Amino acid sequence: MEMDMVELREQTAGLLNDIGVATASIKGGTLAVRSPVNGETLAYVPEISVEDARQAIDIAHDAALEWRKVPAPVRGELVRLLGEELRADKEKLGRLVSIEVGKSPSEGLGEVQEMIDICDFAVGLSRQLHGLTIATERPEHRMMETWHPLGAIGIISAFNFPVAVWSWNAALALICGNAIIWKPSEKTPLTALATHAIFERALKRFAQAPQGLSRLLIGGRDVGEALVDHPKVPLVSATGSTAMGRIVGQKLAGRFARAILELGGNNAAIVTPSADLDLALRGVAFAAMGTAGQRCTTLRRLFVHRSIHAAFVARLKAAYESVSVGNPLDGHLVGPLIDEASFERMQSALNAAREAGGIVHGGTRVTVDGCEGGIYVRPALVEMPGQAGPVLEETFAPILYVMVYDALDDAIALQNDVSQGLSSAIFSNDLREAERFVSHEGSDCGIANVNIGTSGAEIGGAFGGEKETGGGRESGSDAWKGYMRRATNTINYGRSLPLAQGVSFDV
Ligand code: UN1
Repeated sequence: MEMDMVELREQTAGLLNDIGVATASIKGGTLAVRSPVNGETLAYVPEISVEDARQAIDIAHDAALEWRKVPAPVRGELVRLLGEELRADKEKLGRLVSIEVGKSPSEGLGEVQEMIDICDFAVGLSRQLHGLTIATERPEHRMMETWHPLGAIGIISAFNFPVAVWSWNAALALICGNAIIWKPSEKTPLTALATHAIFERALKRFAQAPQGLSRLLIGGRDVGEALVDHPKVPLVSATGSTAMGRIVGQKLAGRFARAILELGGNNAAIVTPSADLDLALRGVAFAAMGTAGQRCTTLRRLFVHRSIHAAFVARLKAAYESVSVGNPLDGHLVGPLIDEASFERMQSALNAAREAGGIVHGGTRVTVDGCEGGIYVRPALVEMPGQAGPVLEETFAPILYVMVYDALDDAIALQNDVSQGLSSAIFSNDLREAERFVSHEGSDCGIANVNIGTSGAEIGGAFGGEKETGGGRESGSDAWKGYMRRATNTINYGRSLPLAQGVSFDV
């Protein structure tokens, strides 16, 4: 066992070295990095002081003033090179994600693929940052809108998608002409260092980038606060808990800076009588148990129609009992929780569910040979008599609360009756039900799916949610507009000065 642990630490050091991370960045520091796979300490990463962080932000601000002069399609070339470097090191970075977060190899690689996808998307977008030309009421006038860079923008990311979330923000922010400052989760500085080294390789191949275009700030809460409070940061995009977002959002509002908030989800799915139940079972299983329930899009609540409830729950229980829990690096589908605190929160949610009349299946600690220092747990399936207590909260662990419904409108009302609004799904082959679910009277979430689960969104759509999820949108569609400021320009090419609304003012 001891040998395996040493092996993981050495593997990590080797991967970081191959990617181009300096040894000084992972040795002798104050931040201990622990792999959730076996609890092994992988590195001690130096942290930045608040003073140095403020200075780094000043430098990024200056870089932004230069970067905005580079034409957008040329800025796109830098992001294209980033995509190339990511492709070259997909295996290595994916492996690091798996080691640092405890994801299966397939999910680790999937995270890097998501980074590559957003780079491709952003390259195309770099030629499409267009505004409207708008009809004016005045003769010999033209009205248009133009989109301009914001400046140096902040990115705060969470442990569970330690690098993909950076890339959604970074790729768009860069083509939009902004500099970027990244405060990663304290639990995942190694993948942040690796990603930054990969980005620096792209920078080296690109002549026109100013010094300090991208800054990585590894540190604690005080460093995050320095970023959020810095008067030269016009936008912070923050991913994490609703509690964190409430503080960040209020601080930013206090100085009229912008926020893109991607916070907690309490995602639900509805399984209707017409559903393809084989497909629904697979969709529910991946969404609820994948990534050990540690996605913001994880399925946490399930409403099953009474007529199929007993049969569907029996199949679900069998899937929960048979899913392989273990070392994710060996390909087990359910890997570890990020830490002991997460396990404790899961247990207290399960106890609260029992007190509220729930019947809990699974949720127990699993010992994994060779990974005794990791926190492994069998995913929990909880049959609940109603939507109360812990069902209303996001517990970042694999717990699925199952409830029964009779009328679709009641199920939709229950699905909406929580304070979060990220992702949702309906499994149905009835056109009326499916369309109702995605209509204005249906799901109130930022993501509403039909016949697929709540997680695993593609980068082409705007990603984010309503209510306490924070309202921000990242990634695809027109999310780029969040990283730019809009100017409306009215141009008079005539010799007279007609005023709008027919106002006369003759001096
Ligand atoms: C997150 O958990 O913070 O849709 C993001 C998904 C992934 C992103 C999850 N593409 O599940």
